[in-house]
Amino acid sequence: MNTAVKAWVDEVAKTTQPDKIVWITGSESEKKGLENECLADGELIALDQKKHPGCFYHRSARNDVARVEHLTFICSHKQEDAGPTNNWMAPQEAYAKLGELYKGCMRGRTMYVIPYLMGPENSPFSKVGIEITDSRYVVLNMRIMARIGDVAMRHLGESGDFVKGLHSKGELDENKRYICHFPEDNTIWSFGSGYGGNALLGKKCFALRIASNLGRHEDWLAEHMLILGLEDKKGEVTYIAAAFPSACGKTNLSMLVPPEILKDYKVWTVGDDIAWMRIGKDGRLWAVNPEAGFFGVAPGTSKKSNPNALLTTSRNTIFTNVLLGDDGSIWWEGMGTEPPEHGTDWKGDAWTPSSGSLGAHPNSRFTAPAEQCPSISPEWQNPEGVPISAIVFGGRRAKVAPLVYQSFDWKHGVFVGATMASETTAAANGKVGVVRRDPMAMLPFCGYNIGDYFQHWLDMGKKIPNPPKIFHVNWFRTDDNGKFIWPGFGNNLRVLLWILARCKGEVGATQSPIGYLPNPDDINIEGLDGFTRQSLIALLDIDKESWGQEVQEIKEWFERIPKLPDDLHKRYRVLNEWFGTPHS
Ligand code: SAT
Ligand code: MN
Repeated sequence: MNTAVKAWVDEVAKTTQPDKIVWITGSESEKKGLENECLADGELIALDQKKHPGCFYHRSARNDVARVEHLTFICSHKQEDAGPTNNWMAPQEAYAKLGELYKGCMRGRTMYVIPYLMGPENSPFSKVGIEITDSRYVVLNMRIMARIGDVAMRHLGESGDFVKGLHSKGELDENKRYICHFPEDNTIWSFGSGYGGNALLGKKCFALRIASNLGRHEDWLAEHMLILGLEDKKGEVTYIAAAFPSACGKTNLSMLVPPEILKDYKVWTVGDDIAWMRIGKDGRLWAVNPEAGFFGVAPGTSKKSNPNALLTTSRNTIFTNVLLGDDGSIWWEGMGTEPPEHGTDWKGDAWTPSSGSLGAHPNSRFTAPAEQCPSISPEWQNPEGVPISAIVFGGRRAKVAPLVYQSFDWKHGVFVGATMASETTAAANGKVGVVRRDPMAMLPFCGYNIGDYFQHWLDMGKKIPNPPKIFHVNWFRTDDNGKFIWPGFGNNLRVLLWILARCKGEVGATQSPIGYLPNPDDINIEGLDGFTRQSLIALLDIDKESWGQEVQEIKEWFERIPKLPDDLHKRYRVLNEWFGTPHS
């Protein structure tokens, strides 16, 4: 037994006072036992095991369905180290405040100790966390999302180098809910929520907020990015990492199925949410997916939008807050199938198709093992990762941002990432559909000062001998009737192919003030119903007036960041000369 882990577990148990402590090994029989306990007390409901083998339903508390950004804190000694985009609490204050809440909070409950490994086995990228939790649902989800149990303890050995994550669901009271990160202590304290991003501590808390701090000091990047491999007709695979905010289609893009006309290509899924990237011996940037499963948004997942996700979730999957049919089926809005005639909605109320209310919560989720994905890359567990040729940034923008463009160079790419914006989604509590700056899709996940983070990106550019090319995409532009112009989903491959061709130096581009734009003939739109060359030209248009407004918003955004690197400010000034009003 690792003495550092043992000492910490003893200390936590003294405070939280569980009835029992269970060390999670990751075995099958342990899983069965936990499932049975959950079934007995209603924490899980079994789906029809013939149609959905190994699948379960979970309904969360009504007030606990998404990340809570306003209750998420970075607790560094200096407030400046949390920066202008994070909530900050002094470490002593956070330890004291949550320490009170943890006192005796596990009385009458079992405390589970989950050792977990983020990253493939035997990989120099991989890191160990230990999560202590009083939630069986969390254990069962962590089991899918990370490599848990003995494999992690083996990796750790006698070392004390692990992230300490303490989680208690408390009473699920949102007035006593805190998600606190102590980057200087490699520690996470989460209280009062059972929801994914708040409670599965390996994911956003460790793999992004804590890991971004580690990467800053160890010369690597922890990013909110999917990783995919794009195989061309010759069988050559090029890897792309892409950052989009939560619930903007990362899972769909990572599992893309080519349209019929491009069926000679193939997309391989390496990861759908998080990328850890290091400089390889060959001077390229190499990425691993630190996770082992997908915690994907259910609504909108259909045969058309993401057939591979449906196949991935056909067994051994936990569905949270979707609609539960009386026949042990599941359904959600945008599934593309008929809903059951009668069921129970995410709130636990009786539901029929004529209820006039949502059956599934907009942020309802599936938790499914990555290895079940039909498009999973043969390289997804490669300890060295995969070499990244292109980084793609993208947001949900009804206007302004064109379908795709390429940055001039790494530095400009950092500017493009730093200024990206997106409409908010149901993945976090708060208003939906409001445009906000979400730099590199990391606004809620960067665990330190965003100005330092931008500087880290710029510094990395100087250290990578052969850096990926950086692009920006926007699938979400709408017409005057509010309808999406671009067909999206599988057809996004058409844009990826332009990116691929640019990486290989096979096509030219037009220089514009915001970056290199495709020549319309270089994006294949063959076979797209009702989408014409004119539509494409409209999607590539840079509207001077809206970009004038955009530049103004970028100015206001940058004014919020006292530590903004000069290089980024320079890029702003160039853009302002093109689009800004004089003297602004
Ligand atoms: O934060 S979660 O991991 O629950 C999902 C997301 O918002 O990206
Ligand atoms: Mn995410």
